[in-house]
Amino acid sequence: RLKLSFASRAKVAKNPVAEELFRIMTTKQTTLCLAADLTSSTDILNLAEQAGPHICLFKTHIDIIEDFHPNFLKPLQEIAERHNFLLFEDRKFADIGKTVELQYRKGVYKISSWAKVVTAHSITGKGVLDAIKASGEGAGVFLLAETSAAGSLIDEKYTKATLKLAEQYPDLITGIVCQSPLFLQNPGLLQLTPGVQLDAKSDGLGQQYNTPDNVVRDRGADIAVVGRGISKAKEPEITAEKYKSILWDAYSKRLQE
Ligand code: UP6
Repeated sequence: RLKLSFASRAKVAKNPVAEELFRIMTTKQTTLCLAADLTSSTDILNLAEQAGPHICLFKTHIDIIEDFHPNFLKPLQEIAERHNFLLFEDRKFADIGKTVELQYRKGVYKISSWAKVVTAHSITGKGVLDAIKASGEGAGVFLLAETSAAGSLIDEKYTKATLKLAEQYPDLITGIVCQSPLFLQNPGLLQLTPGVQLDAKSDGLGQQYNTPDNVVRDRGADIAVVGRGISKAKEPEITAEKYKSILWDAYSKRLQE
């Protein structure tokens, strides 16, 4: 996987969202996922507009927005379409299947109606994935096999079992959220790695950061998630472009190494 181009991997992806992502990444030359962890809808829209040209994924935690109104989603979708990136809700579903189905489709956020891809924990087993799949919206799932949090309870056994679960849902799974190159034999899946920043090693609340070059060349990341490294920067647009080009250079080097 690590030595193959995204263009060639698009051809072997089984999940339609993964295929689309590989194509966007190739066209825009970006592997940057922006974590838009802001609490004002106007700030989120402004950030999407500024970073839009430089990202492949725009990752939200929709439930932290303080002035959320469903009308917010329309301009966000318009920006996503115009700048050619996908909307990604980092919901980390982790309940029984029936509850996940409700959390995914109902409530104020109606995540299934706008998010192209979501995250899920494997802790409760296959019910979570069955529920998302049954909604039939053609979405993708990033399954969490490792975390960037210090002191996480996830162990090797859990990580391995998570990868096995992912294998059972090839048409649904877009990729794996992890910190190391766990799966090498399946080039159709994407490795998504959070905990990426140039200027900090941690955040005082257990987040652990690595540099963009390190996560791509040593830790196997295909897509890197950057949040505060960009959103709290003085000039988010310029900073997003900077992360994009460092990440793309690292990917290009990885292909040649
Ligand atoms: N995230 C992690 N680590 C994980 C999984 N997800 O940090 O293992 C998510 C967080 C946050 C983003 O929920 O939205 O990635 C990281 O943001 P940051 O770059 O500002 O730390």
